[in-house]
Amino acid sequence: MRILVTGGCGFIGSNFIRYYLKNYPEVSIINVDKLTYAGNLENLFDLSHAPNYYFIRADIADAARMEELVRKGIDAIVNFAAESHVDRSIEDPSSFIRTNIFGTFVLLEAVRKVSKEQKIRFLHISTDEVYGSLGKTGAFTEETPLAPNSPYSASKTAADMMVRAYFHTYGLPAIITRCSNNYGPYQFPEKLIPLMVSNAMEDKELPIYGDGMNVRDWIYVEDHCRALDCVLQNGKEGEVYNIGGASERTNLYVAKSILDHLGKPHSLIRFVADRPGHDRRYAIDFSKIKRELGWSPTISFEEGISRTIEWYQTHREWWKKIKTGEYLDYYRRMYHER
Ligand code: NAD
Ligand code: TDX
Repeated sequence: MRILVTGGCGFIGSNFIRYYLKNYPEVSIINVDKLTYAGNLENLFDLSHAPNYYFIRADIADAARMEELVRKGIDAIVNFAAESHVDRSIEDPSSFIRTNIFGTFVLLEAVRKVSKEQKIRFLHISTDEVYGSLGKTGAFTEETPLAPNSPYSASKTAADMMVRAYFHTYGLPAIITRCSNNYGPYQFPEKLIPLMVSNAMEDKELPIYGDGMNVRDWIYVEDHCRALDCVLQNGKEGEVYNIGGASERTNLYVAKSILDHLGKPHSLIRFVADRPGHDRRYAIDFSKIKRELGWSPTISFEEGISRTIEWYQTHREWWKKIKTGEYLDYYRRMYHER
């Protein structure tokens, strides 16, 4: 089996490739990544000499390259490639439209063009953010109406709709997964958990948006990878599967538990201006994937956060290198000039 993974040099993509090649050494993976600010070859350094792993630097919005690649006899595409950070989408949505919407369309077209000769399963990695925001109770099901609130989530929603349309119109064998907030090794330190962990380790302030009572459902990245494996193997074409971590926490709780783990004072927490259009609460009903594919999360938030903190403690060089230059400009704009 040959799988084309897009965005494999990012956080979830790199964890997925490592997970997959460890569990299925007979599979070949071609990783296509543009290497944006979020793509890092070091995330898969350990696999660079593996005989069944190939890296190609390319943009998913490049139609000629994508068609050439899908003609290389691949069986499946797992589409992780995206601009993924909500705050950056608020600053400038253009790259989100280009990669998340147009890039997904380009991939779908490439698959459609070869579909008479080759069957390629298309697994599209989406997000719970397409459903919008919840009140105090309830959880997103696959039937919840889509109501995105940020340019990021709007771009992901548009991509989902194109995937859906290609299944219904052209019979393209596509499946969509919508997962909650991931955390774990190799996450870029602009996202809440790695930002809080690395700042706390450097005795820097932990910026919390608004009142810190926004709730996210946290899933350890390895549980997400296992869910994607189930869907890729046994998911039904044309379906959507929600994936959740059964770990709803407020942002303030997350920040405090990181500080407690590291033995740092809560006084490092600094409340800063809220994110515009900030979704209040996400929660996922993952009963469909549990019932139909037998998947449930296995790693509790307490276990996952302590594994994650340990990883950032033993991989200081990885994140220290990132938190320089361009990153510092971004950080200054985010927290000091908003
Ligand atoms: P990430 O930002 O860490 O990685 C994205 C990767 O895509 C990077 O390696 C980047 O170089 C690559 N990329 C960006 N534009 C590209 C293009 N035009 N062509 C080729 N490669 C390109 O993101 P992540 O957190 O690993 O998220 C991966 C996917 O999972 C995204 O589609 C995201 O929407 C989705 N998702 C993420 C989360 C989360 O909590 N991180 C939750 C649910 C869904
Ligand atoms: O410095 C911060 N302070 C803060 O309070 C940051 C970076 C975030 N936050 C808050 C905003 C959110 O309520 O923490 C929460 C999590 O923020 P992010 O890590 O930016 O994630 P989120 O906006 O929830 O989106 C994430 O989950 C869904 C991913 O980035 C998306 O790619 C994914 O689709």
